[in-house]
Amino acid sequence: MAEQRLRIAIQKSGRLSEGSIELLKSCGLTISRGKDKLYGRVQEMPIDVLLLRDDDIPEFVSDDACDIGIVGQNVFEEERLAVTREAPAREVRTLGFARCKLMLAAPKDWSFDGAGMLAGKRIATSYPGLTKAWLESHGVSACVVTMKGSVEVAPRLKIADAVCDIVSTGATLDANGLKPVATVFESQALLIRNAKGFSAAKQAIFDALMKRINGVLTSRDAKYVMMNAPRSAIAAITEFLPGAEAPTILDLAGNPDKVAIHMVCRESVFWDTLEELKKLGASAILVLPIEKMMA
Ligand code: PRT
Ligand code: ZN
Repeated sequence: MAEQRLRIAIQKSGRLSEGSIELLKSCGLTISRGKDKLYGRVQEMPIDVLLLRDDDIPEFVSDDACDIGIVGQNVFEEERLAVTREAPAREVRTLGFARCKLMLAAPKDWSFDGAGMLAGKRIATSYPGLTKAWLESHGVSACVVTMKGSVEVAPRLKIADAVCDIVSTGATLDANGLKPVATVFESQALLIRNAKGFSAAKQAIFDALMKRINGVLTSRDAKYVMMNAPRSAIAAITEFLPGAEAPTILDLAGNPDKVAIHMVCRESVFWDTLEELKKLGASAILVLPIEKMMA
């Protein structure tokens, strides 16, 4: 029987590509790309990579052409609202990159004072499903005009009064005389999977890959923190550190009142955090990155 390989769909080129390839790399996977650049083969695990336009990914994953895929939550949710499928792809987990917001934006000279201002207006967007859902939930009736691209120029061309578009830095809106007025949807990269279930062999590959992905994502912000502190401050320090797990406490030679504390913190440790630790009596504080972690 032919070897079973898990097929993953990622964006060929665009804002999700680098993060997707980087994530696979961090999982110890290298992709050798075929000549046509649409297909890649992972060497370390039985995984094939398909490089597609992001809009095609939910459909490919729903239709069994791929087993899993990485797509923006905005695209996944819009497709879920717009297309009825027998077994739509399912969310597995968010991946922490390609963060952006779908926002309503209006000309800078509007003095916007709430959703009601959009009543009866024309709103241009590439995300009619998400936009209509937001308007409905705010009890506003407006005319949603669907555009495939260049949404931000619609008000200048008098095609629409306002827009609902993806915003990252806000520079594009600003350059087109628009200002964001409300957030419709917050998005980041999302791992999705086929809903129909995998064969035992594919499930085993999927489980092994997920173990690595979960490990990479938990260790991304995690730090190993070491410090010396008065024995009496152990409880306060453990409670204060963000996402800290049970610490290791070690005796310090020749100093019965002080101990060394070692622990893993699952959230970012900032300079402010170190200042606070000092106030709690800590000294000789070291913060080390964690390369890999597996539960
Ligand atoms: O060719 P293909 O169809 O695969 O790619 P695409 O052009 O449709 O998508 P792409 O690569 O632009 O975006 C892929 C995904 O990245 C989106 O679906 C989002 O989930 C996410 N993402 C993150 C963004 C942005 N940031 C982003 N800034 N998608 C689009 N933009 C665009 C936005 O549409 C606007 O034109 O960037 C402009 C705004 O950027 P700022 O920084 O000026 O606010
Ligand atoms: Zn696209």
